[in-house]
Formats: sequence, structure tokens, C-alpha cells
Amino acid sequence: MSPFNNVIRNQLKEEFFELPSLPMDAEGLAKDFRHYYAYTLGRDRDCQAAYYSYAALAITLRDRLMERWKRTRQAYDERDCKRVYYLSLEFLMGRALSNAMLNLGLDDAVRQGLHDLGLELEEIASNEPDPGLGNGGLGRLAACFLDSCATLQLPVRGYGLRYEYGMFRQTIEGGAQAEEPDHWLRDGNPWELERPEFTQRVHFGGRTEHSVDASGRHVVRWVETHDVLAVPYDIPVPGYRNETVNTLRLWKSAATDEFNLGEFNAGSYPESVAQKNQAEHITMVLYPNDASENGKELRLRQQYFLACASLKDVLRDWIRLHGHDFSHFAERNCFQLNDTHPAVSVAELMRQLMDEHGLQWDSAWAITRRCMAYTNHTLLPEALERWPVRLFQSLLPRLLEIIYEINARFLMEVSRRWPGDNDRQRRMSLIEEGHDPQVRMAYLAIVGSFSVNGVAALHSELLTKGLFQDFHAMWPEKFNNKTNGVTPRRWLAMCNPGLAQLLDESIGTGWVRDLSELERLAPLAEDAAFRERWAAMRRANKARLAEAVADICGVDFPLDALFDTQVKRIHEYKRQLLNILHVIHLYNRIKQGDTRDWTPRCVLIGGKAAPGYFMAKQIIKLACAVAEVVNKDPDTEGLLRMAFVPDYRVTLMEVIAPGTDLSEQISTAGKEASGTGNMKFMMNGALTIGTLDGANIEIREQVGEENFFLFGLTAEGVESLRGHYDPNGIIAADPALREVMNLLESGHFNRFTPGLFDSVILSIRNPHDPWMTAADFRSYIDTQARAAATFRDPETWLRMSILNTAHSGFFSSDRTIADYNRDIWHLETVQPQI
Ligand code: 26Q
Repeated sequence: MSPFNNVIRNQLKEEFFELPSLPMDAEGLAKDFRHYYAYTLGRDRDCQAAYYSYAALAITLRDRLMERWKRTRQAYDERDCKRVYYLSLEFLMGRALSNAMLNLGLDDAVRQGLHDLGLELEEIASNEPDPGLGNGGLGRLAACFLDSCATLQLPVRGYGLRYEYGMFRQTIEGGAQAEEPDHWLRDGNPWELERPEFTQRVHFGGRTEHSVDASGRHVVRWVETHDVLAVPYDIPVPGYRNETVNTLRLWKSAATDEFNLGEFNAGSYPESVAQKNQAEHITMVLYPNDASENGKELRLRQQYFLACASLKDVLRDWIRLHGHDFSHFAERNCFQLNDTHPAVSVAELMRQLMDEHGLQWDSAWAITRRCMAYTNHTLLPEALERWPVRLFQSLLPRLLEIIYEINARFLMEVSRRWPGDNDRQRRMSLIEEGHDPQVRMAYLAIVGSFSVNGVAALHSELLTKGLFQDFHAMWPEKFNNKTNGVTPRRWLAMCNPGLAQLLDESIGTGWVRDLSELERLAPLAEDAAFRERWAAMRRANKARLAEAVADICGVDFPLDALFDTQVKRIHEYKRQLLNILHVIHLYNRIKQGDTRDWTPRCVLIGGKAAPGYFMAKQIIKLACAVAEVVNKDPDTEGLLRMAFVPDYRVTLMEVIAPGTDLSEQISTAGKEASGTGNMKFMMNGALTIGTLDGANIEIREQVGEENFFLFGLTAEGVESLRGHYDPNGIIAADPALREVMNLLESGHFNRFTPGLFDSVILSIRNPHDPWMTAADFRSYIDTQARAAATFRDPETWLRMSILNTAHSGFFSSDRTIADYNRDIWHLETVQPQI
């Protein structure tokens, strides 16, 4: 019996719940701040740890969110509107404090209130841990989407997992990546509200029992299961100055109270209590790979845990408002699947509707495929998720039965459409046959959804022509594109106050809600006085970045140099290696005395490697080794600097994007689904050097080809070169690349560790190198030289910089979300009552 089932006997009076609005002025905020510091946190002059100032300020702001949060929930319930649930194993939210201040419109008042107490906001805010509950682009996209949904006042709730340990902290030890656990919850999290009253039960293991009940209905029971509790923690998601506060609900796993009674009765109390661990492990740690890690049982447990708890939560809410009639459920609910990670939801919704709510297959299936929508984030075939059938069988036997049934009915449909085409049936089956049969999660997601989208125009097109072509032939109407975007609140207003102020003064303040307003900047590119202000703003941002690099890496970045940045997960397809080869080329030119008309350049690289990804770790080693040689060589003084910044994360990007001149988006064409860092840089006035890949293509379309440094093979070019790619021929024929390879192969960057970079060298020279680094080298360094020459003409560069910001409006996640809503969700906006 849970204490939360006990309700106060005499219902509380309605007035009880009506609270006076809290003060929003400096004085009122400061008063609350002192109250929380002294009473709630109980600190005094003997403890002045900065953390408590942060905690007191967080609670002060949380109170202001709380009232709006309740009113938003009420408004949604009263309107009984259609809702969307964004299901994702990752939400990379970043810090909440300054975001809450900005969105509540309290930044000036808080700053003033703290100032009156003799405190500085920035110092206090720097004590907030950066919650890293995601790997990279996909997790950060989920966070940007939640911000936009709240700002557009759409009834969208995020569902995810409350990992005890987020993305590992990266340090560089002896020139190589080392990983440290990220216990981000250690000091508590003032932004979450535990909701034990909404705990759900999730089953694992056991077996199924089929029978026929009195009315002749087929009934399935899933029995002898090992159950785990899912306890929700709610995090407020404020919209921009609009009274809406949406919810991100994260589940934590917990043991049930009846764990392992057998052992308990046998007298092994400690052993049976220790069983709790099993259950509590589920949400212990985020998997740190940003490509699927196949076959890991714990990961499948995490995926099912999220799907089961979230769907039960939604169905519970449905029943609370509508009773047990599900006939209108599909019109009023939509689940957006963030990649295949939550795709088991397709089978789980079927299970809950049939086994727990008594629906028949056909009505359950009609509902399911009308309310699931799937977003794909990868073009790499090897990254498509597959799970061994035997693992499904032992962990989720009931779900496997349902998947088999979905598959049987689906393959019937395929054979009706293409009679006798057995090869097509084999290709499209949800089960990949072989000595160890696998469940194909992407196919389950496609079959179970009414919408399938890619995340940039090229990506969506390539999906229909490649990975999913059979499905596209069957259901062309399901497929659509939704080009990614990023929130202008965090990625402009918050992280670049200098630019924000300049925008406010020159084009008004409308851009924060409607980023297409940035177009009005374009004419100002021709205004010399405006360019001067732009230059001053950019210089201040570069100074802020240079200070961070000096602090963190101990490398000096002179402000007049070209700041050239590549920050993202380390992956061969993203080709950090190509960037490093360019640095070696520049270094070689310096050593040869070839420095006429030189543009001083500072190259910054950052990103985490999956702990088990050998080549990615080699690339980090090479970056560190090259940086060491370059920076130590007196000949490079004033000409070239390179730094590898450890522990790249959301909070670092907030300093890096505004301070960067040149953004590196250099993936092998056809491999990067979209990219979103590219958009953050553009918005903040960086120019892009990039391939025709992912959203780069659309960035170039928006800004104009004359304002974008394009290089490299096209996606088609890459594919047609396969089979006769000859990197060794290319190296032999290009003196610059030959000299770069010579330096690498002579051990110039690994004097004391012979052979250290052999694997890297081999990969470049390998005719089967899927990423074709050597193929794009010449085009890349020539384009880099063009960028360098352009940079030497400051007025031209400034014009281009202004135009990049001016034409970045399309990449607001507000536009992306409006597109999702128009084509997929069809939600109405809801304004909470003030
Ligand atoms: C899957 C199974 C088991 C363990 C881990 C995973 C896993 C985790 C994270 C697989 C993939 C990811 C993350 C993928 C990702 O971030 N993709 C990026 O998504 C961005 C948003 O759409 C795009 O802009 C990027 O192009 C894409 O690489």
C-alpha cells in the first residue's frame, strides 16, 4: 500500500489552491533568495560555499515557474486538447538557471537583486552542473524541440530517463582521452519534482499464458515476471515570456517491495535486499555511444522501461479524463519516436491496449498506427538498431509475440502487393533471418507509424532512395522531411548577449519569437557604421572564447587570428582527421617558409569519443600530438595555434559558437543526417566551410553560395568513386598531401611512441576507406586558402558574417516545430489563464 493512495478526508477548499502571484521585482526576488538561503537550505556565515547561492537562486526561480506550470496543466486538462509525447532516450537540456531567467523575463531583476546583496549573477550561475543526459545532436535536438513547443504554446510532453550518471566527463591524460563518471545528481537537483504518486510498474522476463475466456475472447497473461517500478520526476520547460510551462517527465527505476520473497523467507535478508540493485541499475547510466550498440541487454531494458512506463502514464491520464472508451484515442494523442530507441513502443502500445484494456487486435492496431510517428537520424546502415530475437524472447516474451504477429500480417500485405516476390519479403521482414535472428527496430517503427521523417532535405531524400526504399515504394505518403533547427533562446539570446543587444537595437526585439525577422539585418551589411559595431561585438566574443581556451587548455589564441572550430562527437565520418591533416599542411608550409600573405589561424577541436571506439580515440591522440608540436615550435608564433578542448558539452558550446569565425562541417557527403552545430555557428555569425551534406546544403541555399565555403565530393560523387578509389595514387600525385603523409609517417608527431599512428595512416591509405579523406584533401585545403584570403579583407568577412546571421532564421527550431505541427501533429495552441 502506497501512502499516496491516502487522500485527505475533508476535500481541501478550492481557495486553498489559489495562490497570490509571486513578486517579480529585484527586491522581492532578493528577499526570497535570502529566505531560501537561510531557512530552506539552513546556511549561515560559517558556510559560504557558492553552491548554496546557486541552490537558493534556483529555488527562487522554480517558485515562479511552479505557479505557471500548474496553470498550464490546468489549461490543457480543461481544453481537453490533443497532445503529443516526445519519446526519447536522451534529453541534453544544458543548464536550466539562465534559461529560466531569460524565459521568465527576470534576467535584469535577478541581476539587480543579487547585486544589491553584493553578489554577481555569473559567478553564482557557474555553479550549476550541466546535465548531460544525451550523447550529442539527437539529445540536444530533443531539448531544443521542448523549448520551441513551450514557446509556441503546444501541449507537448517529453518522456525520458533520469540517468543517475550522464555522459562521462572527458579529460585528456598523456595526450589521450580518459573517462570519468558524471554523478550530476550528487548535490541534488532543484529543478526536478518527484511524483511518486504516478509510479508505474514495468514487467520483464517470465512467460506468456494464452487462454480463451467465457465470452470466447483470446486472453494473454504475461506471468512470472520480474517487476520494476518507474518513478517519475518532472522538470519544468518554460516557454519564452508566455506563461506556458510544459513538462519533461523522466523515469527513475526502483525495486518493488516484494523483491525476492523466496530468499527472504529462507533467511537471507541481505541477499534479497541486494536484489534491489538489479532494478535500480536500469536508469543508472546513459550509454555513451552515438551509434547503436547492438545486443546489450541493459540497453534494451532501458528502452522498454521508457516505453512501458510512458505509455501507461498516458493511458492512465486518458482513462482519468475519458474512461475506458479508446475510440477517439488516436485522434487525440501522438507519440513522436526520437529514432528507433523508443520503437518498442509500437508493440508495447498494442500490448497495453489488448492485454490490459481488452481491445481486439484490429482496433488496437488501427489506434497504434494512427498515433505513432518516427524520426530517423542516421544514414549509416551499420547504425540501424537490431536486437537478437533470443534476447527479446527472454526479456520481453510477450512483446516478441506481438512483433511476430505484426510481421506476419505485414508480410501478407507485402505479398498481396508483390505476389511471389520472396526476396522483397525477406528484405522487408521485421525479423532478419540468419544464425542469430534479429529484430529490425527501424522496420518496426516504419510499419507501426503513420509518419516517417528524416532531419534534413538530403537525408530524407536519401532515406527513400536507399535504406528505406522498399518501404517508400509501399507507402510513399508516410515519408516526409523535417529539417532540424535550434532554439534561438539558448543559442542566441542567452549565449550571445552582445549580439542580442545589437539585434534589439537595430531590428527590434521580435527576432526572439520570430527568427525570420533576422532578414532585416541583410541591408545593414552594407552599412559601415553597423559593421563596426558588429566587429566590436565579435571581438568581445572572441576574447571570451580565447580566455576559456587559455584557462582550459593553456593555449594562447591571439584575437586577430581566424578562429577555426570543429566541435562535435568524434567519428570517422565527421572527418576530424581531414581537419588535422590541414593543420599539418599549414605547419609544413610554415616550416618551409611558405608564409607569404599568411592569415594567422587558431584551430579548435573538441568532442568525445565513445569509450569503445578505437579509431575515434586515435584521432583524439593525433589532435593532441599535433597541437603539442605546433604550439611548441617557435616558428609558428603568431601564425598558427591548435588546441583540443576537453569535455565538450552544451555549456562550452555557449562560449564557443559566439567566438568562432569559421565553422567546420566537413563530413563525407551523404553521411551526416543533418548536423545542428552548423546552425548554431551560422546564427552567431560564423562562416561555414563544408561539404554538400545534411543541413549544410540548406544553409548554403539560405545564405547564398558566395557566403559559404563549399568543397569536396557530392554524395553521388562519393558513391560513384567507390570501387576504384585510389588514395595512394592521390597522395603520390599531390605534393602537399605527400608532405603531410611524410610528416605523419616519419613519426614527427610521435617521436617517443613509434607506430602510434599507424592505424590512422593505414585508414587514409586504404582503398576501401569509406570516408574518402584523401579524395577531398586538395579541394579542402584550396578552399581553406580561399577562406584565409577572405579573412584578410575584414570588411568582406564582416559582410559575410552579418549575412550568415541574417539568413539563419530558417534554422530556428520554432520553424521546425511549426512544420511538425502542420504536417504531423495538428495541435492547437493553448494559452494558460493568468
Ligand atoms: C543506440 C543503441 C544503443 C546505444 C546507443 C544508441 C545511440 C545513441 C545515440 C545511437 C545514436 C545516438 C545518437 C545519434 C545522433 O545524435 N544523431 C545525430 O542526430 C542529429 C539530430 O537529428 C543530427 O543532426 C546528426 O546529423 C545525427 O548524427
